[in-house]
Amino acid sequence: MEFLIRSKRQEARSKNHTHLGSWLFILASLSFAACQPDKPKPVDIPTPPAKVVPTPDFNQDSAFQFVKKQVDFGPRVPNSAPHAKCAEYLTEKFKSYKADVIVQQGEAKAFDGKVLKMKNIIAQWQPEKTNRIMLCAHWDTRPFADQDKTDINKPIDGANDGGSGVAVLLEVGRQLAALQPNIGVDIILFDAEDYGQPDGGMQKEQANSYCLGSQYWATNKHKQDYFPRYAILLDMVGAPNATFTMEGGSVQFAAHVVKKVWDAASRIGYSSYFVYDKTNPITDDHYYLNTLAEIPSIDIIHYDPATKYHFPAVWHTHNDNLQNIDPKTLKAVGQTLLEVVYSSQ
Ligand code: AHN
Ligand code: ZN
Repeated sequence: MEFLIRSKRQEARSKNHTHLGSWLFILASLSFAACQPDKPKPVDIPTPPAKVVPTPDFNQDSAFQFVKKQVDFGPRVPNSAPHAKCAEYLTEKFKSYKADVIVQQGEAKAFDGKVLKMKNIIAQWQPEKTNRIMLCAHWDTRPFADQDKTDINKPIDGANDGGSGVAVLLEVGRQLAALQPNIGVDIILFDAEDYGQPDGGMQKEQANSYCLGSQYWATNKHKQDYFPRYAILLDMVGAPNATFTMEGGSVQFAAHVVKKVWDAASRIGYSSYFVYDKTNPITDDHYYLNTLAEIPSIDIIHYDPATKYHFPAVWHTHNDNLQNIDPKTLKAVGQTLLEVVYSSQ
């Protein structure tokens, strides 16, 4: 009933104020009633509860095709032709999904002295809403294969490291175009995440040589006072049987978001992917969102207990290719994100 009242009002507005006269009359009678000492005071009409929007189905085959499309451009290394073409593709794709798109251009000096031309790609749905959440991933790929045994100076495909997170977010964007949730959503694709110094990237200055696009964005936001409720970063979300643990930095800065996401995953049957184990913090784009941009941010990142750095086995090797992407993992992550987004009020 309350809902009816609201939608009727909206209708009236869209009908070019044809009923303005009758509304004025009602208003006048209400204020008259309010002046009568013995009459009950009119009560405020409570705001209607937000409508229930069903969670769409995340299409894993569509997401897989988005990984393939990116890989087909070639390695998306900053300053290269495939990088430029892929930026154009991602921008147009989000526009076709009815987003307001901003391409933020910047420059950063890499650890080897090269000046990288960067593009952070920002897609906004329902930008008028202040109640919003941010989803992100890096879209560039690593210029070398320093964890491989051969061809270590050649760039990698980055199907998982770069391709997978973007693919999931493209499919989320495709769903946002079809049905708007109650909340505003921004998808931000960061550039120049993976141009970091090889080996020993665990030391602070070396770690800071990664994530150049997000560091740039965090200190030059596309909108002043942009404070979404929280941000969710995806990194390496496409390997078969991937496990996502509760990364220490995410727990430190945004424990409530970690809980929200892991609980959503378990609710819809993906607790074999989203494991309730806390693991060591890592330096990734979310670190700069937390510390520089002051947005509570988490990282959904593949944790492999069996490898040296606890990244997936193919990490920064030439085996990070399409053959090592499983649509089922993309589905687990993408459906979980949609569950979070569409259950938000
Ligand atoms: C470091 O290696 C310092 N952090 C991991 C960030 C990363 C690289 N994610 C994907 N590739
Ligand atoms: Zn990487």
